[in-house]
Amino acid sequence: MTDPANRLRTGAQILWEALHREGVEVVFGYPGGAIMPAYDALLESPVKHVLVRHEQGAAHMADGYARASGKVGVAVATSGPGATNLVTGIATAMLDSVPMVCITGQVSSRVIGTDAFQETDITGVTLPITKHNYLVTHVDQIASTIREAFYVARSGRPGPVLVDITKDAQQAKTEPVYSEEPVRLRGYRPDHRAPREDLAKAAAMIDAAKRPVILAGHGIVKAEATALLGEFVAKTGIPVASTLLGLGGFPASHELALGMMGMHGEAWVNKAIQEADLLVALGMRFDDRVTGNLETYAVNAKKIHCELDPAEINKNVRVDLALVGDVKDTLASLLTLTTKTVRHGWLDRIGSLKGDSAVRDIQQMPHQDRLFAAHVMHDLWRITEGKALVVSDVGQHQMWEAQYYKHDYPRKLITSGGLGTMGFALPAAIGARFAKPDEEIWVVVGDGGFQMTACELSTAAQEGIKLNIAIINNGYLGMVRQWQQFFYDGRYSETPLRSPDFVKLAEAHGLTGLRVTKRDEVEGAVAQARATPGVVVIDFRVEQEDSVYPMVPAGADLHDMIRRPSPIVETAADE
Ligand SMILES: Cc1ncc(C[n+]2csc(CCOP(=O)(O)OP(=O)(O)O)c2C)c(N)n1
Repeated sequence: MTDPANRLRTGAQILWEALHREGVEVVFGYPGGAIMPAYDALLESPVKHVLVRHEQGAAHMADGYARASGKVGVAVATSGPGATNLVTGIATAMLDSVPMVCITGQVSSRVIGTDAFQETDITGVTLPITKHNYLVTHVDQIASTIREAFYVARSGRPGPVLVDITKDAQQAKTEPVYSEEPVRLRGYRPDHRAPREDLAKAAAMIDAAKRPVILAGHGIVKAEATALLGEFVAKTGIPVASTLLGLGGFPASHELALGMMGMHGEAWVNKAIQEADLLVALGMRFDDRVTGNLETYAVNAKKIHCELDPAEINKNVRVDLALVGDVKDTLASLLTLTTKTVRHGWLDRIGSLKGDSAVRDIQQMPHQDRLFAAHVMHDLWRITEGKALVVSDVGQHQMWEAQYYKHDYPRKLITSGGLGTMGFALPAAIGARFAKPDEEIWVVVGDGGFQMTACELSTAAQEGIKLNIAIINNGYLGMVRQWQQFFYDGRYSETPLRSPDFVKLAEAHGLTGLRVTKRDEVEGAVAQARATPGVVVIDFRVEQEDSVYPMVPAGADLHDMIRRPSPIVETAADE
């Protein structure tokens, strides 16, 4: 019999043991007063800690780790400013349904509510941007709360969960109890299954449709439903349009892959959606960036919405049939219920919608030694054979990446879709590196977004990890500049951007920096980056005032696109 006193553990020790039991191998964090007991106990834990330079980086790293691995990512911060610095990262994960657990230290329970040093009501602050959050004030609650937090984060529609633990709860001792029972929470039903009769109705609608389009979203990737979607498409012959976060959920090289839909989607994809008589939405949420004006959105189409979260049904677009459940289960059922179909007429029509898109493509235009971002993306795709994991930031470069890096595989594109968080890419890529130690990873980032979290270069250097960073440097906050060009009479208000010498910045961190100014230098630089250990930063000096085409102006009809001017003929009908 062990002496009961020997079985006592501090809350801090219990925290790490509970994380370890959840399978956590790595956490991303930053210490401070209210979380110091946990950091002290960390020294005896097998869990690896990555010291970030700013807590926003910790949240994005946990997010990138989660997206790359499919597991729950973990970020740790102290109370007050440490916790509030996590907020942007938590909101980013919330909008993209990323499973994440954030652990924050809180002031001692007896001073809560007194405006104690570094006290912030972080559960209050994060209430609208977490799937759930907890304030833990007693040591006995720690093990069970961590277990519950992981369950909530990963079950149903995933999302971020915050656990705020007071300093006294971390310091107090108790005899820990680690439950092995499945977690059950009153009022929380994450698992849904579409009723058999609705599945049959959907199959009949699919069989009867003449001009159907599948809208494939992030849910396909999250549910690991790529293979099933492939089988479903092979059987039903329905072409697939993807959301930004759905890219890779269906191979871009497939003959029935249409490409990306929405604001910067291909013109023929949006036109096909507008001409469709049936939309089969799979794990997507009809975000305003993909629908444009709701009044005129796919008015001729019946809509089937396959979605895990009932709250999404009829939120933006009124649908004819909702199949609430795991998209993988839904697809498996639909696969057995639908009939083998070939749709030559509809595919020919979509082919004709492509019209002169090819000649409007920047790839087809003479570049006369100018370096376009699209060239960089195209070359990167070609050289890496489309197999790299790309972590893109937010702005024009993000859209060019989506258009020109053709994703054939799931979980190979990580980007902030819903919140559009600049500064996401570098830290998210660091997180992804811990999930995928052997994959080729490229960060694609603008000169603006890079400067938001460039401090994490230091984290990458300290960890000695391999990353390639392509800065698409156009000297502007490019996407905002583009909007100013199109919609504000070209009045460039606060978008020209001065940057440090990125090559020297890399070198100052003991990393490798390269600069590329011409297209024929791209290949050599990419090859050098791939062959060089550690972090390589490439400063791609691209065309400064190029724009992303096509573009559906915010709130405009989906078919009402601004197109890249055609070098051959400009037809009014296309504008
Ligand atoms: C944190 C944050 N602040 C502001 C914005 C608004 N915003 C969207 S794109 C963009 C410009 C991005 O510039 P850059 O990083 O240089 O990339 P580019 O568009 O030039 O490729 C801005 C300011 C944002 N998305 N995120």
